[in-house]
Amino acid sequence: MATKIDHLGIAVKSLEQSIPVWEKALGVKCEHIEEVVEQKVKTAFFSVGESHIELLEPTSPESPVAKFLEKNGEGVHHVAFGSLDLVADLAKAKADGIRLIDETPRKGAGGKDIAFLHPKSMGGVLTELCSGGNH
Ligand code: CMX
Repeated sequence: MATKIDHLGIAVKSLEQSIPVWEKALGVKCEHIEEVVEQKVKTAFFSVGESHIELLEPTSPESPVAKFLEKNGEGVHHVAFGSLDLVADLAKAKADGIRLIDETPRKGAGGKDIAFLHPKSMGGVLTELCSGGNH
């Protein structure tokens, strides 16, 4: 069962250019910048209440975020929901006929366990389930 909206992932061309825009607009500070090598992205996190904004800059033309930017330009890339039991929630989603991108959880930014559900099963929204981690 999803517990909260954990974060919104937003595809940007440049963290350097986008971070000050989001800081000024929301009155919050960027708390954490981290490269997720496996996903070929550099991420920047801001807390907004108990949820977060994750800016995503591709580090390679093969990054899923580079592909997204090429097709759509900058914008909301995914919605991530908190999960108390990621393995059970993935199994339930699969049993309910939802197409999984990740059959098993893997490590994402901030030490979180993450798994993606395919946008074609989710009304066009790339959906992430995540648990644990330090922010
Ligand atoms: N939101 C909604 N739809 C999306 C999408 C997104 N972020 N990314 C792709 N799609 C849609 C495309 O528009 C396309 O639709 P049409 O066939 O109707 O044109 C379809 O999905 C296939 O897209 P594609 O461009 O051919 O891309 P791929 O199939 O190669 O990959 C996806 C799409 C979602 C499977 C892939 O991006 C993926 O595995 N994503 C999960 C991992 C990820 O996004 N990592 C980056 C963030 C990591 C992090 O937060 O740490």
